[in-house]
Amino acid sequence: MNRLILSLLFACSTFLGAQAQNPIIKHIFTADPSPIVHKGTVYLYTSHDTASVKDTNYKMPDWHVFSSTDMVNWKDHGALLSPKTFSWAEGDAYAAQCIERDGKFYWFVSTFHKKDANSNGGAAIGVAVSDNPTGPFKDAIGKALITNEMTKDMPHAWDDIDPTVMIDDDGQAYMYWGNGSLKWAKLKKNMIELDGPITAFKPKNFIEGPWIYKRKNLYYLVYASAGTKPEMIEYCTAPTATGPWTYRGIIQENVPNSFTTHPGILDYKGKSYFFYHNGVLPTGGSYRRSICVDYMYYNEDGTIKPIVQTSA
Ligand code: FUB
Repeated sequence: MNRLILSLLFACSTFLGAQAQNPIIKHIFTADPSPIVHKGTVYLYTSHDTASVKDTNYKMPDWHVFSSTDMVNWKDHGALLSPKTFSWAEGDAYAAQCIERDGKFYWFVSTFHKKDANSNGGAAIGVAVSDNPTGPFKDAIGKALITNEMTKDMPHAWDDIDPTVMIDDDGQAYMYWGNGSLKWAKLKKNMIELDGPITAFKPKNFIEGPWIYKRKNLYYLVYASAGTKPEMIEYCTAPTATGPWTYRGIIQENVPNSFTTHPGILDYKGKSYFFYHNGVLPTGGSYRRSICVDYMYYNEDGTIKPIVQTSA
């Protein structure tokens, strides 16, 4: 009997804990979540909104790292990277994703290129590297990995933003990114050079914020959709990391009080988690966003059940 009550209390506290804490970061405004697990700890890489309530555009000076071992208490390790780290970059620190390979942490970031011999300016993707998940991070290449000079013959070349990276079971790394159209390329083992051509296509309703991953022999491409109205999250699946992609529908409807949302997906201690952002903090909004997390569930056939948002 006692054991039953204890189990019920534990189940309730786990459920309520995940519900009660959204948004999970409250002392600053954060967006564009990118979670990984390293040695039993979750590291969450985020953008950072600093726009005032009156601002009508982003002010995003740097990227933060948070960590947790219970998905409830999050430690802020601070602003560990900014566009100033990259001598070629300037402007805002847009969405980014960090991934580990062979004991090194590669933080793929979207920011903007200075007008110089390599670029006419505009969105660009860089890579920072560290031996630890919490840095110190330095520019891994000394120049941008992707500039819009490289993709100017492709649709939406001015929006080379939102990199997402996965390493397949055979060791091949892939990067997807984009806004309006989605681009992808293979990465070399060193993670800082392309390993082949860039390909562009448009999954149904794709706008931005792709997140690629593999689960049980199925590849998932999850992304922000819509665009003329507040974004939702939709997805495709495929038998390989490069397609062919089959559209599977909406995972998450619009989020409250933010035009954008952005997916980050993680399995941790036997559960699947869906990270996103919204504008629900007091004085929050589209340029003052907050990261949330909710449980994520799959059907037997691998399709994803609609996310129940617990922060609205
Ligand atoms: O945070 C700036 C931009 O808003 C990101 O790059 C997009 O994914 C959207 O979340």
